[in-house]
Amino acid sequence: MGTALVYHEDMTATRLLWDDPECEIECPERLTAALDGLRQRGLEERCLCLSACEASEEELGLVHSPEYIALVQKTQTLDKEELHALSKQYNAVYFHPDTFHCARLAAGAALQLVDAVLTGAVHNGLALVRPPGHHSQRAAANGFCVFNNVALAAKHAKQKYGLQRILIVDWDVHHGQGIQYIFNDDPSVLYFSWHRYEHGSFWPFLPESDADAVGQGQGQGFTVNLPWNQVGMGNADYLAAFLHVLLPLAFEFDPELVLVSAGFDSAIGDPELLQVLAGGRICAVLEGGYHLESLAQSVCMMVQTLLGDPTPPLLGLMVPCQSALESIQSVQTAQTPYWTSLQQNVAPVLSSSTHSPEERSLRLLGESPTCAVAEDSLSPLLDQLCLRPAPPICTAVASTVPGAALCLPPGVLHQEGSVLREETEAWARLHKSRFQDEDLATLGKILCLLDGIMDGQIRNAIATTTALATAATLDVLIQRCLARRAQRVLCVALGQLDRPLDLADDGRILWLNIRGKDAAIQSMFHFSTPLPQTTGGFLSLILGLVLPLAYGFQPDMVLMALGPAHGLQNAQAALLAAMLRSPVGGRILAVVEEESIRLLARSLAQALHGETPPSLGPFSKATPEEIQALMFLKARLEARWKLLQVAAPPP
Ligand code: Q9C
Ligand code: ZN
Repeated sequence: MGTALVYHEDMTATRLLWDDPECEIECPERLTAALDGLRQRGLEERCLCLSACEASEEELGLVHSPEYIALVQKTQTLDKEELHALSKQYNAVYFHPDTFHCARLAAGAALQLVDAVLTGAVHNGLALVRPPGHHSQRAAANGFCVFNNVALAAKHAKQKYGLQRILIVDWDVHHGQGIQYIFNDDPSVLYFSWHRYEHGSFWPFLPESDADAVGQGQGQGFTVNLPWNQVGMGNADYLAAFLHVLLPLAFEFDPELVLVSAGFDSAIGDPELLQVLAGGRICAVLEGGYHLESLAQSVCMMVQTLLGDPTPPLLGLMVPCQSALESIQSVQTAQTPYWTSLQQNVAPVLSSSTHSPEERSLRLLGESPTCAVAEDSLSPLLDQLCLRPAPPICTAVASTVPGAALCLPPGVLHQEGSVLREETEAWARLHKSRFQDEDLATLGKILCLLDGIMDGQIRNAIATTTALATAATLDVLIQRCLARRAQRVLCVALGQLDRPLDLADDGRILWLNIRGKDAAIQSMFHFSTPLPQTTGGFLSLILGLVLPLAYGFQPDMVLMALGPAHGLQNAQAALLAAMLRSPVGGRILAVVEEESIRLLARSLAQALHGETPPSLGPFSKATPEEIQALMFLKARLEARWKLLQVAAPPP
């Protein structure tokens, strides 16, 4: 089980035969650059490579009219003048004698990828194709797109595998109006697109690309458009959209398959946040992306993430801009009638200051003019992002419970090494009353695990402790992180774990305790909230509070502690661990009191290892008390943690 890469060299054949500045960017080098990048970084050989085959006429007919298919077929025999004349009948399209062959390969590649994932040959994959597809319609080519590869993939998954819920995430910079039209009244396909819109003045200039287009008839609420009205949207804006719009809807929708219209003409893609959906069944299909170097880097990042490597932490000030918040609010307003997860999201309206995108990029990049700096700084930034040496050991375990009792997945290493006995004793002496002699051997191993993670030898780890020693162990781990000059440590502590008395409140430790009945705030860095009992409440806690804080804090280490009476179910613990990986580049040490480890170990280890967590079960609406506790915290924390914001201050 791994990642498929579907490709065929013939897809480099189609190219522009006349002068047209609009169309020349859709060139064969796009595919060769992407593939070269994958080869140079040794990523191609980590994938299951499949050679694309042409989609059949019947398969094309799942989306396109027979007349349109026949028309495209006929272009094989046209001369240059005839091709040029036909091209002009469409918006931003060119035909070449090889277009029909390439477009059938592109569609076929998307279908093969769906087959590979749905038959279980692989977990996920990427189809590297041209021409792209998401603008193409039942009987029209549009925006470089001839056949709608992703729409065909969705129809194929419905028809051949009987799927009932498919999520399409379209992160190309342009609105995929073609996909929207094809599934406009179809509730089995949730189409989500964010795109540059600028109030309608960006191509394709359509009113139906705005947030108030929600689908029709049975399909109402299954088209979700998030239009960006200013340029320069960055990590914080995309994160806010992911956490406050896409993921709540996606969890509620509970897709069986996720298709990604992966255009890299917008930004570097981050499928990691999607991997917790649909049992990890993600099929990504290339759409746009015209800056060759950026395209190659983005494709590499995407494949690396599909392969399960942790994503690098995101850079930049984690403050969504005013315009992004307005867009997010407009889509929430349009979609709230259709989605329970948004209805419980009663956002407090705030007055705190936000930044314009321009202001923010200046802060990020220095004082020189934004565009020039952005262009110059792109390459080193991308290089840095792609330098991700994977630690030799993926997930390690140090346990007070015999290893055989834990049913750990293959590939998890048992930690035998330990720090020096004197060192362990010195740390334990600080908490003399709470460590028994028999705890010391375990503590030594746990400290060794922590060192391994901080030194880049181990990606992440699980440690068990006796119930009595959990709090003291967590305390020692925090102190050791600081002693080893961690800049920021995020502690997510569940259950009866009191805040260490001497815990510094200087911004280096973010302490969140999930326990008890009421939310409480000691400072902007220390607070607690109850564990919700509904799935809706739990998801709101994770997506609406924990992840915005984690991304905003930008920790270099996460300590996740499950103490006595933590109350987490298997699937909840796994989801929390899986989602906490992304803001910290995978560096998590999970400490679990031994009473519950037998139940949790396997799925926790799988989640840390990069596998998809089990389902939380059917969606249940958060209770008013759960919402109230979250709102209480969010309203007070928003001043410091801007990713919590879901609403823009009134103009
Ligand atoms: N002057 C894709 O990215 N050009 N298609 C618009 C208007 C057409 C984009 C420029 C862009 C088509 C798949
Ligand atoms: Zn595009």
